[in-house]
Amino acid sequence: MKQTKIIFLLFTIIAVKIQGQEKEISYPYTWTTETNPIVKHIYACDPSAKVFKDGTIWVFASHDADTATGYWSMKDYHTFSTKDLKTWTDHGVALSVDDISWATSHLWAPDACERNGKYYMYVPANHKIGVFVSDKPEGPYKDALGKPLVPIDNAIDPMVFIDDDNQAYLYFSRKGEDCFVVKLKENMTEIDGVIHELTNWSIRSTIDGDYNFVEGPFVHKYKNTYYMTYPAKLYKQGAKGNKEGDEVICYATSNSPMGPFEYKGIVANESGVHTIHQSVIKLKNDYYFFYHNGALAEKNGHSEYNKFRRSMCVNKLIHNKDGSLKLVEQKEAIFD
Ligand code: FUB
Repeated sequence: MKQTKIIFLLFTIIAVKIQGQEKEISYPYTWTTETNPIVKHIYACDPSAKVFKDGTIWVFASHDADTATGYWSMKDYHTFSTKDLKTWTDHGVALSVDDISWATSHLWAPDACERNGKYYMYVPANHKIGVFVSDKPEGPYKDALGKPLVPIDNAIDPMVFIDDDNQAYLYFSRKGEDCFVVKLKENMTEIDGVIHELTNWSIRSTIDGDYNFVEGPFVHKYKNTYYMTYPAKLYKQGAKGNKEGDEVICYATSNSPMGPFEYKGIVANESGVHTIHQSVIKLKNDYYFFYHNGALAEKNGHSEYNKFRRSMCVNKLIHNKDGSLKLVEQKEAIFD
């Protein structure tokens, strides 16, 4: 009887692995690539890339399960590092839902930063935002407060931006509606002052056919201008030849990190997976735009669930001479 149970258990594990196309990987896991999607061994999505002080690029990413049929099954985050966007290391799980006492699922788009020798991850779980701390960029990260940091429900997609004067700002979205910013104290685990709403008319209803702010604000600074890129959905059927519900990346600019931000245009078209989520880094003299698509799921032969099995990509971001952003060419070759 015992033997039958063991055989049954083994068979179940093997079946799950084949169905989910999981591979046995031991971490840290290193590979080289010059083609998108960057990560081909798991579905890594919502890539939030940052360049830390020693010049290493770290990407903090959500993780779609191999068998995902919705966004609720996202249960951990991986960290990835590279110096040149060619040789990559996946450091494995940096933070799991098991380490968050106040959440059970929905580990959505994270971000992170480096401050005073420590590393801070800002994470939305069950639509609440918490802060997690580690001595190493790859983690493991521990809950700094034991409760959410942001006192707003339905808050998702946190992003931390540290300005040249060292003031830190936390941006986030309230699902599908509004964008907010609040200063963070030097300790990075307390908000400092009033939470400001940034969703003015300009980014709520744009001149490109009613693309409205949805989520995922990400701020970078270029020549003293603050650029906020953000996923926005088309609400008006057929405007500019796009389909209702398409999510693209728009951008708005400001001369202050506290806004107001003024809508400027679309920087990336939809990527075929219902959501798109972006981040921007500067590497040497070039800027790069991270996002996700469904290319890996397509290659793996999945079908209607590809939009829940996303894979991270990167291509160049060009600032035009007049300060506008060129539409990102979403292509397989990372470098031209
Ligand atoms: O990955 C789950 C959610 O989908 C993220 O929080 C959003 O930005 C979108 O990518």
